[in-house]
Amino acid sequence: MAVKRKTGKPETPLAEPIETQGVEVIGETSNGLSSAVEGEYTAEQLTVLKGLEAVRRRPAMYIGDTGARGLHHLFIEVLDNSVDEALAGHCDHIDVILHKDQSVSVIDNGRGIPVDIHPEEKRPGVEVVMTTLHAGGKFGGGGYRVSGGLHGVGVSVVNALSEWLEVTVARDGHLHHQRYERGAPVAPLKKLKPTTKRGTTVRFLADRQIFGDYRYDPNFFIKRLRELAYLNPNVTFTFTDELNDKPKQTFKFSKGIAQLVEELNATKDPIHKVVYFRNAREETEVEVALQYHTGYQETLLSYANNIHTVEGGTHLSGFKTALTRVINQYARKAGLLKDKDANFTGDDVLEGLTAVIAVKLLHPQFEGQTKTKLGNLEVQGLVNSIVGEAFSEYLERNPSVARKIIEKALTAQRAREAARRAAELVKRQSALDNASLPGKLADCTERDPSKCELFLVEGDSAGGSAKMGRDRRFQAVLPLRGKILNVEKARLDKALENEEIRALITALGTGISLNANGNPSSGESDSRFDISKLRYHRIVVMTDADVDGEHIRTLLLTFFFRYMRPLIENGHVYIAQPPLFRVRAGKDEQYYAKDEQELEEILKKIKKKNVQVTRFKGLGEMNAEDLADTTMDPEKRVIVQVQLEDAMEAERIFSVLMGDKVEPRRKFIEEHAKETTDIDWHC
Ligand code: 0RA
Repeated sequence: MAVKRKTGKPETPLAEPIETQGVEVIGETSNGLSSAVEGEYTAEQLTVLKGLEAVRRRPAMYIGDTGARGLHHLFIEVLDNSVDEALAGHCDHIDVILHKDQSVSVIDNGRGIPVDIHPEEKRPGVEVVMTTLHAGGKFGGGGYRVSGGLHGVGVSVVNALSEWLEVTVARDGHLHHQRYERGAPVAPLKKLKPTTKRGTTVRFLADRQIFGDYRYDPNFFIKRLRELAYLNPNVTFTFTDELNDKPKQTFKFSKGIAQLVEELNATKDPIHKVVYFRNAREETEVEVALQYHTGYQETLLSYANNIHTVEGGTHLSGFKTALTRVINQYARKAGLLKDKDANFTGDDVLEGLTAVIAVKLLHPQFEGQTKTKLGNLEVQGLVNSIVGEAFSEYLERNPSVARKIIEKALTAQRAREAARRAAELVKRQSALDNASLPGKLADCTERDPSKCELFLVEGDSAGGSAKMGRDRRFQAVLPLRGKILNVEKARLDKALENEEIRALITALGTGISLNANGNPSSGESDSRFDISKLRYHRIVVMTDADVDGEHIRTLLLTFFFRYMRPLIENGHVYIAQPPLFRVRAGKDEQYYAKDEQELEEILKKIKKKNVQVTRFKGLGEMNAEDLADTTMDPEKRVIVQVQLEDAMEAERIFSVLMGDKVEPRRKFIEEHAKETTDIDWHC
């Protein structure tokens, strides 16, 4: 059964500038702010203005923060409204423009926001949507309306936080236009020239009073639009970056998430064609694309109503349960698993799998720390049965692929057994006594982990300075020599033979997870990673500010991401920001600059003779005092907390650079040639 959808055929997109001539005013009531001057508030309008005023007073309550994240979230919110129109089947074209003045336009060819007078509010529907918190739903937009998390706060929040916002609606045979400033309409909705088109254009300028001086990151727009294009194969998305004078880009992937899986595996060696299936029951739609490759990492992306559910949830667990069951059943039936053999665990069947699970449902519940975990219990059984049926049918029809997948799972099962023994050994060693803490670790005296910090320092010489510059009461230092390991190429049991890695695990005290996704998930293997044993609540990665340093940092983040992910999820991992320059002026003035620009600013400011500038080629060239002042002393240093997204990006770059395929690596290095002049990529 297919999900019911209205089939209003989208017309040509509305993407041309609007002329504001021959206007007709719609709605008899006057607008919010100007009527305030005239003293004509109605009770409803007072409530409206109070609502938007609350948003301006405490923006973080509505959009998370007023930094780059919150700023970019405004765009997501406006875009989501148009995507909802597409989800409901009324729109197949969404254009985004980042303008020179850093205003943003989102243009769709949907039904257009209603412009007739709302019976209760006595104002045009579009004005109500733009000025009332959470008004969207009231209009029976219905369909797969997103709820929870930061998403779905409503376009009125964007309006409240914009210096100005202009909405243009093509509907009921005419163009309509209204402008708002800081959330309040500056004039009533105007009816403009006739048109046969339909659709909505929202253009807004984020308020500098709220966000300070900002600059949008075009890559953020591109990333989201690409993602949406995979998830909504019927919709064409375009992005025009006028701000940076870039030509229009079009995103359209007619094979949807199957194409996304292909893309994700472009740097891998797949062992069969992408498997895709889609089914719908009880008004919930389930789509899955999957492909095994010869490597052993698992890459699982899950979505609910176009939201990337980073923390997974019921759809993902339904998928994993079905996959494990079906593969075990097939393996038993085909005699590939004998009576005496243990069943495959979830981890065994996930090794070397790339899969995308996308569900669409009517009332999604988002849970978890970042509200990116799907909570609807009914979805678990539904995905389980849909995937179970479709995948077992696929295996029956493709016995040679089935055999390859099961052979992979058998290898994974054996390797995990070997890794378990290796991890046990490391654990037993470190459990013996504290004397077996790695010899290179300069530990701190404090025993309360919540007060303790561990600095992972590149190289012995920097390690020496760090040991001298630290506060030994609560700061420990572990110097790491050169390249630690390549988790992309070495299996875990091999990785555990690496001395640097063993020192790191022992120093941290947590043990290590045995599945390559770092998550405490299926099976008993996750019991190996125990965050309650963590000996330092702040782990600071301290590497040189050059490409080699960046490489080592990426190696470490990838390791944490794969085998100790809760460290990142719980905010224990930080990156030090050592400066590039030291400026000494006279006898007692000293400054540090993180880059050339900051150096110039400092030099301009001090305008003194007798200025001495030192460029640090690496941490090793900094003395203990420099290190303490800039990277270690909690009062003065700069460190940044690693977010899961950073780690995921690190992992992606890493898989391109360190994976087995040469071509993508060559391409990446060529594209980043400027940054990567003198690296030695053999590791
Ligand atoms: C409520 C009702 C209807 C359309 C919309 C909202 C709508 C909102 C946005 C926001 C951006 N683009 C949009 N497109 C449509 C239409 C109800 C109907 O025509 O039956």
